[in-house]
Amino acid sequence: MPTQAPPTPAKPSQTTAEKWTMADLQALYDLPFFDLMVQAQQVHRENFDPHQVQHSTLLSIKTGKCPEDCSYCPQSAHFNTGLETEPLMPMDEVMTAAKAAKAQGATRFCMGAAWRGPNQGQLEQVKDMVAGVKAMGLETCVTLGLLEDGQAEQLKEAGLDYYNHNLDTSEEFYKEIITTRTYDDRLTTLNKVRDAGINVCCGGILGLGESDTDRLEMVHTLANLAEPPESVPLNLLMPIEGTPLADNQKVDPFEFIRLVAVARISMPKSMVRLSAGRETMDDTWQAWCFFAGANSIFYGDTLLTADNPQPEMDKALMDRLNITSMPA
Ligand code: SAM
Ligand code: DTB
Ligand code: SF4
Repeated sequence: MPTQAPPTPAKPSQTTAEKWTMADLQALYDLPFFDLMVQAQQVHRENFDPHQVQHSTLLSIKTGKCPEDCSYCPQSAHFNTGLETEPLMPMDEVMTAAKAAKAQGATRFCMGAAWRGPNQGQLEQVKDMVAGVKAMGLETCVTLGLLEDGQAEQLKEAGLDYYNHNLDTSEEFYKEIITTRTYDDRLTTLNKVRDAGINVCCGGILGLGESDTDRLEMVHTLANLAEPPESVPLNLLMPIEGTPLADNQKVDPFEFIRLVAVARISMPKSMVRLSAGRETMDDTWQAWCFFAGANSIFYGDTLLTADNPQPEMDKALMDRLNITSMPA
């Protein structure tokens, strides 16, 4: 029997003000697996070189003792995870780490601080770090929690390219995972970042105990923002001893891959980052994520506090998949 032509890529809904309805996203998610993969790869190729993956390196510049109670997080002061806490890192150590990341081939350097949000004194120090990293020729990203009015503008002025602030899950399920802030708080900060002219990096986690609908609701919110995020990190829960989610059920790899594909199709111009949890995915799982449209990774042996694949392992995987590092 002749092979069928690949299905025509889905188009955003034409009938409502929404760019993508839940029904559109659900229909994509429910496609036969290979049809969804072909469609996602087709959209991917229309927008990106499918043989390139962008490399970002993370550094935790302030570790642990976070006042927020995110149930997944090793850095929350609400849980005893045995994490070694660290105050704000001195500037010279940040510069040394950024230099090493650049030498390893990263094009973006992301600095994360376990705060509810920065005060002005802390922001001043982060601004110096941003300016220093930017001067090295790296793209800059920070993730500092909730921002007050005017703070995003200051970061932009210092040379910030991206601000990471995840919605993590659906609005409804969010309350089950975090009680110390609301979904609306997150959206307010995302608006401040967007209004200041900083690129938005916003995604979520799979494996919190959410339903398929929660996962699609999250993509629905992201894809229907006035401008979708430039970067969409998709994390697989790394179960951390001491957190309430330590014994959560594992995510089915094909469900994860399907969600990557739905994100790619509904946000065709965004970078989709295969983020935390690659350490527990095998090479085949990761390869399917790249085929489904993921085109960015965190690169370097540590994320913020948790393990990430060794750079040598990632280099070998990229070689085996004929993937090169995307220039900035
Ligand atoms: N404190 C800042 C905030 O919450 O925006 C930034 C750092 S926070 C660690 C950034 C993201 O890391 C979270 O939104 C979540 O998606 C992800 N993350 C944290 N712990 C994780 C875990 N155990 N497994 C997978 N992803 C995790
Ligand atoms: C994102 O979505 N994932 C990164 C980054 N943005 C800041 C962080 C992952 C953290 C994993 C747990 C840890 O290393 O502590
Ligand atoms: Fe704090 Fe961010 Fe961890 Fe939540 S995810 S506890 S805000 S560091």
